[in-house]
Amino acid sequence: MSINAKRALVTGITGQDGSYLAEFLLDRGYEVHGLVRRSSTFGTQRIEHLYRDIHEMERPLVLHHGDMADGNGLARLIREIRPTEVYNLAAQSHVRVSFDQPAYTADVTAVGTLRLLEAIRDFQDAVGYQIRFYQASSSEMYGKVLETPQSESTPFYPRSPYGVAKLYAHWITINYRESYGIHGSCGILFNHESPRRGETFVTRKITRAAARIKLGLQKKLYLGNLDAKRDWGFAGDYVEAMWLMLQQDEPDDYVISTDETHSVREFSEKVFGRLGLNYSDFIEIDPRYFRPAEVELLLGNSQKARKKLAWQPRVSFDGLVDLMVDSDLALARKEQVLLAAGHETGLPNR
Ligand code: NAP
Ligand code: F7E
Repeated sequence: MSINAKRALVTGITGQDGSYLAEFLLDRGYEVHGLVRRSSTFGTQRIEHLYRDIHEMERPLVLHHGDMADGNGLARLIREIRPTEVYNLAAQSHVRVSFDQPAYTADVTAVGTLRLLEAIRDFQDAVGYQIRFYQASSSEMYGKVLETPQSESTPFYPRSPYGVAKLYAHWITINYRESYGIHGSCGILFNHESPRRGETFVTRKITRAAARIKLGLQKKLYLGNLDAKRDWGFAGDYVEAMWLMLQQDEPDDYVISTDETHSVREFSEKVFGRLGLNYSDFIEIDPRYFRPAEVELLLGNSQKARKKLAWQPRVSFDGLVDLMVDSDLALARKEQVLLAAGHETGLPNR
């Protein structure tokens, strides 16, 4: 394989962002390699459409088994693939779950990043060409915010094992940049959502449930803290920012956000309202969804990315609600048809 070819390795390719990023890179002529962990069932639904198109593509999408917990495997993959860019999106990414599985979250989300950086460092030392590295940092690192809005210079105060793990990964990327000249950039991404968002994150949980309630497939929606505020953007817009960071001559860290904040209550009101329903008739509070320590307010200041990367989000808050509601309504209709035909839908009991 030639060093001049554009060849990307994406960890977390089966996740929300990984699927949008793979599409984005394939469209730009990259050969895309994805890290997929072994599971007893297929977990590749979000990238199946890319796989189906594979024979029409000039450059392929190649999936490799691997795990962020397995440093030797990561090193072997880097040697085999010889990527020009690595996007590290793999993580135990659920904040609530990180309170139940703190050590696992630290191993995969924090130390996993170190394992990947070590693999890149060893490869660069041996082969002598530079791999550009993207680290998926998170607004969760601001946690109990010390300044509003939050920018690259705002001090961090993480409030969950996930936030703490992401902070380690963030700083180890900066440390490898400063110590070993790794071209590593961190995108401090605020919440971003889409029809491909995991169903246990709050936006998708709301759009999925509202659509099912509208069609009579579900009666109630149980949520936790409705007053939490988030800066929610569209995932498809945010993967472009990841790529732009790696096209810069100098590595750096950037906040990526819409610079608007909305509460969970407001999101619910919009979603149910768009379906002609009143959210307060259907939502009930279940304390199981409260977190031991909460992040009450996130609001980004993405001026640096807008100036230096010429990046800006295209999808508005209302546009995001529309995208997600339309998609989940279509999904609920399919489910209704299957149920009418006497099939099980296989929906998780949430
Ligand atoms: P996601 O949908 O939860 O995807 C996470 C990905 O990581 C999945 O592909 C998952 O594989 C993979 N993964 C988990 N554990 C792994 C392991 N031990 N080894 C290898 N792969 C593993 O997350 P996302 O929303 O796309 O987010 C992408 C990244 O950005 C994550 O690092 C997340 O923490 C970070 N981030 C997300 C947001 C956001 O709002 N979405 C904001 C800031 C930062 P499976 O499919 O097998 O589970
Ligand atoms: O919660 C509240 C919850 O789980 C948002 C991840 O992608 O973004 C995400 O983390 C808010 C919180 O996202 C429910 O308490 C109320 O205040 O959708 P979420 P998150 O925790 O902000 C960051 C940037 C990441 O990096 C993460 O990887 O909504 N909330 N009721 C609820 N949240 C959930 N999940 N479920 C509820 O029933």
